[in-house]
Amino acid sequence: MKFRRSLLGLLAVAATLGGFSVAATAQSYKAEYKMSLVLGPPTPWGEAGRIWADLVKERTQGRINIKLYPGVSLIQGDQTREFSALRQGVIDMAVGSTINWSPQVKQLNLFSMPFLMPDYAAVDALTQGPVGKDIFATLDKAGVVPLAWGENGFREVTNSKKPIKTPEDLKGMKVRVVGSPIYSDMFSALGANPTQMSWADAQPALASGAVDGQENPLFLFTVLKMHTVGQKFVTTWGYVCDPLVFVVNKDIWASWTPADQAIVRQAALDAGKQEIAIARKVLVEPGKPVLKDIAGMGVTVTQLTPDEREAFVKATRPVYDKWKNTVGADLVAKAEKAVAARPK
Ligand code: X2X
Repeated sequence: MKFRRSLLGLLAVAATLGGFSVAATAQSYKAEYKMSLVLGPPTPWGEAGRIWADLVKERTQGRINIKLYPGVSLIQGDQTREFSALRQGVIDMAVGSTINWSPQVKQLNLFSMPFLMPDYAAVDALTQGPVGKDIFATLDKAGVVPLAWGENGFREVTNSKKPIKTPEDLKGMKVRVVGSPIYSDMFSALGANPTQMSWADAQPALASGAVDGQENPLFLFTVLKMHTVGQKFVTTWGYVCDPLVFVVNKDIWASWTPADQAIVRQAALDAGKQEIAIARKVLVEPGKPVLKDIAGMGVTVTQLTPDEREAFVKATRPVYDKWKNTVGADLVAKAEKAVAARPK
C-alpha cells in the first residue's frame, strides 16, 4: 500500500516534470473511452475501429477500454461536427474521414482534389510520405493527436437513372454529396445538381428517390446493399480517395502514461495497416471481385476508358485550380511531386 502510494506520487511528479497537465496516475483513467465512427463493422471503416479498440484492450490488459459509437451517434449523426467535438472532448477518440474534418482543417481537402491520386501507389505516396507528416503536424496544431492512417477508399459514382459515361450524363442529376463544399463544386462543374447531406440523411433520400445518386467506395455499395435503395448504375472513375485518420483528444492523450500512449499509437498503426489491406482486398485481387458482386446484384457497372475518364478530369480542372489556394499551393505542389515520383 505504502509502496503503491509512493509509486503513484512518483508518477505524478514525473508527469508534472514532463509538462503534462493531468497527473498520469491510474486514477485519472476513465472506465470507458468513447470512439466515434461514421460507419461501424462490417465496413472496413468500422473494422478499423474495432481492431484498434481490441488491440488496445488486449495490450493494456484492460486499462484502456474503448466503446465504439458508429453512426457518429455522439453528435447526432452530424459528421461534419466530429472534429470540433473531438477537440472539445465530447468525443475521446475517432477513426474519421479526411472529408468530414475538412470544414475545420482546410488542408484535408487535398484528398478531395479531383483526380489528384490515380491509384493506390499515389495514395500511399501522400499518406506515408512527407505530405502525410505535414498533415499530421497540421492536425496536431488544430488540437488533436493524430496516430495513424487508414482508408475509406476510392469513391465511385452511382445512380438510379442511367449509365454515366460522360459528364453530359450527369446533367441535371440530383446527387447526394458529403458536407464539404469542394464536392458541391465538382458536381456543379459536371452539370449535376448536388445536395449536401449527412450519410444518415442520404440513405432515406436515396430510398425515396429524393436524390438520384451518390458517391462512396464500392465496398460500401455491397455491405450497405445500395441496390436496394435504387442504385442500379455504378461508374468507376476513381476521382478521389478518402483516407481515414486515427486520432485521440489531447487531454485524454495527456492523461495516459507514456507506456500506454506508446501502446495506443502502435495499436493504431497496426489496425490501420490491417484495415487498409481489408479495404483494398476486393479491388486489387485479380478480376476485382467486388465488381462481379455488384454486377451480380443486377447493377450495371461502367468502367471508363482512359479517354472517357479524361473528359471528367478536364471538366473538373477549374475546381482543382480553385481549391489549390484553399488547400495551400505549397502543399498541393508537394503532393503533385510525390504522386509523380511514386513507384509504378
Ligand atoms: O458520408 C459519406 O459518404 C461517408 C460515409 O463516406 C463519409 O463519412 C465520408
